Amino acid sequence: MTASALHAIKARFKSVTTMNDKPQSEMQAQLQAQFKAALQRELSQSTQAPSRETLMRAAASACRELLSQRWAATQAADAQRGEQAPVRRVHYLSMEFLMGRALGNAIAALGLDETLREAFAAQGQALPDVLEREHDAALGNGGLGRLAACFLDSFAELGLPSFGYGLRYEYGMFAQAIQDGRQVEAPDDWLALGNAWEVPRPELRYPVGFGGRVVAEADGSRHWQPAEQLLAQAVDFIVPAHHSERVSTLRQWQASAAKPIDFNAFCRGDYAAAAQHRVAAQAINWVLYPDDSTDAGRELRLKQEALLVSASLQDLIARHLREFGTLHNLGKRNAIHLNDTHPALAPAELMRLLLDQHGLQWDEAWAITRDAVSYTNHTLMPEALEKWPLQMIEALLPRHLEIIFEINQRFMDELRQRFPGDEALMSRVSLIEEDGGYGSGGERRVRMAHLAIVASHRVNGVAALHSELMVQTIFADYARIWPERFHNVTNGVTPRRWLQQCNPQLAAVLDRHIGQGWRQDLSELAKLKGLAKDAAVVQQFLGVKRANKERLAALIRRELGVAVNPDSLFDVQIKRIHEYKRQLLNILHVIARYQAIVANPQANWTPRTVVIAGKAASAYFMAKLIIQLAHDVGRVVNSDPRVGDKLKLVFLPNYGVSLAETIIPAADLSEQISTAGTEASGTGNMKFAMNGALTIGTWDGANIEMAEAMGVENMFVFGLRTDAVARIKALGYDPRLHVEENKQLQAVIDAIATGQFSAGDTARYRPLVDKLLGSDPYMLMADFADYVATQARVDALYQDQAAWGERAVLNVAGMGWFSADRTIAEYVERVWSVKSLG
Ligand code: 26V
Repeated sequence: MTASALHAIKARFKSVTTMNDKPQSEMQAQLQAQFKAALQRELSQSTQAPSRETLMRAAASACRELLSQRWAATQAADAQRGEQAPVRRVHYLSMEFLMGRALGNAIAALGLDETLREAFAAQGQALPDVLEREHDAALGNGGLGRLAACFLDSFAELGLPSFGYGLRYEYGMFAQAIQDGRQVEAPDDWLALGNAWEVPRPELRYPVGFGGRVVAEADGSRHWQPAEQLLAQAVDFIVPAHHSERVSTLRQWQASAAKPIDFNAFCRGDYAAAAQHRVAAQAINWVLYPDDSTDAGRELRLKQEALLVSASLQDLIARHLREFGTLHNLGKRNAIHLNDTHPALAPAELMRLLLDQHGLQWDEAWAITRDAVSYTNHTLMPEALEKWPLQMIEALLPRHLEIIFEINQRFMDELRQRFPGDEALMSRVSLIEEDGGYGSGGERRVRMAHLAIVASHRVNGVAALHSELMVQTIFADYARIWPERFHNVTNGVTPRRWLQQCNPQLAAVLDRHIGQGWRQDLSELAKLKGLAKDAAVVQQFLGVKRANKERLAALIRRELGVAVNPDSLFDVQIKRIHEYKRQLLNILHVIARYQAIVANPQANWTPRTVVIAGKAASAYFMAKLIIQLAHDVGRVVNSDPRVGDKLKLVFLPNYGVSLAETIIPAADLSEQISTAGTEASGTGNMKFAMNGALTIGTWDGANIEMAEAMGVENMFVFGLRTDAVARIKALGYDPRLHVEENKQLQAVIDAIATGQFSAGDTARYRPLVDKLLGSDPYMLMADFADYVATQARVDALYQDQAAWGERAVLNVAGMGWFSADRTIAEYVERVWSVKSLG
């Protein structure tokens, strides 16, 4: 995908919209008027000065009013696209949208930052302080959810006719607090003060059933009679473009009971019984499950997935019928995209709707489904691939199970023809796992990834290496059956939020030297290449970084009471806590450095501040232990007078989008140190590099493409590569050999094992130490020596600030490819265009 192809795609979409830009002065006047009216509503009769919360809510509802005019115009334009439109309307189904705050983005998109700054100033408040009062919409776990949010921004920006579809969780990702160095979880009550952005759509509601049975009609057709009926109601969230008046939609479903209260129970005085079914319906919207939660609630999770899928597809069909009056062209006019397997019931539900409710025949319904559906895989971890117990699906969704069986039967028949006698292949690729082996309790399960692949015309991974490994490992059989189905689309992030808004000072420097076009076409960053040796430009980069570091240092002091030196190297690792991401390797390096400083305090140390942030899934014991170790090590290191500001380790609690927006612009060094072959892509890596941090990273995920884009000499690459990882594992990996031959590593492990960071408690970290010395599945021991040596190279370069600054400029210059706009343009070309259907 070249930059000119991207332009062509933008131009093509824009030509189908008929909106005229209003003069900016008119917009300003409108915002002022709406803001005044909203503020009056918020304040009611009160004569007190409005609080920051009040100002934030009033501003949000004013922006919402302005944007809803654009929203209506966008919808009207899209509805008139007709038969010949070059792109299909995209329906992006995702259980997660990690939107973060919306007000700053909205005013940037409307170009009304200054108008609002003045309006707040008139009330005695500063813009950033008011923006900070907005609660993050944290409806996602991590990378997958934030990617979906970046995509919505690009949908709007590129003018792509589209809907994001999700669930309106009442409590998002849990709030993380730290008590005695340990993570404690609390509900994230993000709607407590209301949400001015939501547009409830009471007229858009669809029935969703669960349980019951399937009845056969005399004509041979089959119908589902659910035992329980719910209603899913739409609540819309508007996402503005920044360089046009397009607005895209995130439609989130809210479940409620279809029936009123049980009147008999009510009259008996049994209020709990009278409302039981209402509570059960609402429970669907209570929480976002952490992706790897293993405990009960799985049934509720399945209901969530089914509700998302059913309501979204009914909405799609209703719209399609309104626009075209027939279902025969549904697959040619609509793309249904599965963000991982979570919405993988979609093909089964679409088949059910087409067959049972609209009377289509199997073959046509299946052709439509295959044309419409596509699937992105986001992880190779086998334990993260969803499999639902057959019994659970049968109990909740009996008709869907029948359809899944039928899909499987036909698929198996096709295979029998193409690969006669290959029973092993058939059992490997079957949608049904007959015996899940260890841990499955011998029950039969539906493999959701297989359903997603069989029902899709396109399947993609999220970075080049990941897409390669995907077809070599977990989906190798499928790649043999349908090689043309598998593609790569490397992730990207929106430069509006992750550069323009989070780093306004760097944005201003870029504007000065390369113009403002990078906001719309990130490949313009390449113009910086020729400026990397310009001392003035480098100085400006370093100056901006220094200012951002001061801001972060102030936050660290406020949150943790730890004073860190803004002139030290800020070394940052922020992401979900997972063993494969190897936060533990980072901590081992901190311990090694601590020991070396204590042994030789006079050496020429490059002062470092190591920042870690991230949440551990509540049931993930090892991840929680890693958080605790970070705190224990931090406490010892930070209070040791021999160390001073040569080394600090801080853990910032409650990581989320907004915290990332403050931390990333302040980072000198970005830690992307997953075991090669485990991180599908990473997107934080892109955000850091775009903001002028250098990366220390393994040859994994999108790190590889970033290194290639910016020049591998501009990244600190270390560690085993995927081929070596596989070779060593095949030969029999023994982590102890690495420990035995490395005195430094021995001392580090000993310090943890003997309780040096846990007040003599040798039991606390035994599970971690045992795992490192036992199987060490993520090969920390094998990569330790190279990691530490590479950190020494980092130190050396940092001492030469001019050389470091030059590299920082080159990192930014190389990031033009990693815009979500480019990613979406590629999806359009390869996955969502009419052309991709062949
Ligand atoms: C879940 C689990 C659960 C069990 C333990 C191992 C494991 C590993 C990963 C996951 C997350 C699966 C989905 C996900 O969030 N993937 C992330 O998607 C991002 C966007 O494509 C990508 O940048 C990240 O590399 C990928 O981890």
